Amino acid sequence: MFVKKKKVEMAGPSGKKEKVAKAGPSGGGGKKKKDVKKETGLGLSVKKDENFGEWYSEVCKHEMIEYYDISGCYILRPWSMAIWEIMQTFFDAEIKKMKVKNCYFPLFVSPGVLEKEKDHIEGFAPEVAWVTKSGKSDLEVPIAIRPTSETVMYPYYSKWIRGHRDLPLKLNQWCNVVRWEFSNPTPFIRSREFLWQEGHTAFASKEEADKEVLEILELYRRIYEEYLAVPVVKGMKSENEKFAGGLYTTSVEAFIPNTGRGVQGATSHCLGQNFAKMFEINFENEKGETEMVWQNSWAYSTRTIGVMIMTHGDDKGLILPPKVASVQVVVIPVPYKDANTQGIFDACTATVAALSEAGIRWKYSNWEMKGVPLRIEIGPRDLENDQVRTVRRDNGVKEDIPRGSLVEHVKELLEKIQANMYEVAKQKREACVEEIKTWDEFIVALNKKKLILAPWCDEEEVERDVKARTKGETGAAKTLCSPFEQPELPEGTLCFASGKPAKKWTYWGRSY
Ligand code: 87F
Repeated sequence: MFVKKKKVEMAGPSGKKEKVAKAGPSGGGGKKKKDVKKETGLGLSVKKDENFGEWYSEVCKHEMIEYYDISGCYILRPWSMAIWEIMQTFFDAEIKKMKVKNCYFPLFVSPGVLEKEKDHIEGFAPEVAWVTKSGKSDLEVPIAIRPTSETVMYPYYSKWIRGHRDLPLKLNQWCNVVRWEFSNPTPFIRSREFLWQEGHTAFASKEEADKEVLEILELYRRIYEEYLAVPVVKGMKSENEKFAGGLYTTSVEAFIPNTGRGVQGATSHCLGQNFAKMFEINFENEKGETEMVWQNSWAYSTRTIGVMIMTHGDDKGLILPPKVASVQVVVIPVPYKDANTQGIFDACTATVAALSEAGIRWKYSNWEMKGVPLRIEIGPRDLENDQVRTVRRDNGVKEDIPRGSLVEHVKELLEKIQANMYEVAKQKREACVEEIKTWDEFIVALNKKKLILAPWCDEEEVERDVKARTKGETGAAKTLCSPFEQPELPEGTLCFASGKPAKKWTYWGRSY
């Protein structure tokens, strides 16, 4: 019944189908690039526009991740973990307002429950990792490692839900999952183990479930747009691309202009009653009749961080949006010969003290290479004028600000940086959007790495056909989502691919 559809070919960070060199502890097959480094005079050896794949991997290595000696696994270093924790603090507080409670279910799945759901798991089976030994002896029964927790949690939903008073049941867990991917591992974007939150909720009515799907999707939009300064489109997944075990899937979709690829940012599913049927999750309603629950599930993962890096980084390295930067300001003393060195250091100390008091996250060092949003320099001239020099990481703009109004100015600047990063990313994305009407226009736009908005008949067979017709070196095109905000669709508009009457506007493109 719930067979996962065959995946389209996957792409690495470069957007091309490529084999990522098996990484060793030394950092993964990278060649010496000192010469190029000298050439650019910057911290990175490659430019974002020239070799996106290399660029991405180099930027990630700038203390966000470390490659590990198991392919597809990465170490999240404090610099990236801090970003995850900031998003977690926001999201966790928001779902608690919605009365969602946190819990923790085991990492291991018994083959029995996995089997119970075998129709749904079938397509995913090759990605499930198994523990088969303890020490040298074989386990009597091998144990699976959770790739997601439906089969782990729902037997207990069945046990815990009896009557209408047990509903809604709203649980979330922050955890790791393992999916043994075979195609192009990419830090944050596609790894064999990743961190996520998975929410699993059960309701008495479809209306309540429908409402929650969109509330959660709005939180995902806010994570991307308000925190990571990455513009996303909210929309509905096609029948081909939805979670096969559910009723419908909504998502937030981002777009990476450099590779011309869409990337699914997070998903919020209405599962309908499919799992309730499978796991016998029933309740007695107010009239004493037995009914099945309506369920949702939703998740966002550490992929968010990869999308942020790809969106904002430049030839100098990372650029972190102030809201998620664990260090928002670096304070740098610029002493000259014969200058009042002590005075400069005192001014730096006073500056960081003022920032700390205002809750602004600062560091007293030269960390701007790692994407710190704002740099403050204090030299002899600044000391003389009782000012500091600010340098923005996003656009390089320098400004002298009086020390008397340091904190207000810095707060304002951080807000401006956050807003500007979002605006710039949005403009870049908008410049990639192309509305097309015909197959020929579609192919031209696809080759130009566009984010394609096309009128579509919404038929599964037609999407499969588009995939087949666009299959090539760089992977097939597919639907990303049908945006909730639909442009007007004039009467008589035809589907770009089938020529049948179009039902909706849908975003198409290659994707991660
Ligand atoms: C890989 C192996 C086994 C995705 C898998 O999106 C099973 C699966 O069920 C699998 N990869 N999925 C779909 C996950 C659906 C759903 N789970 C809860 C979510 C949100 C959180």
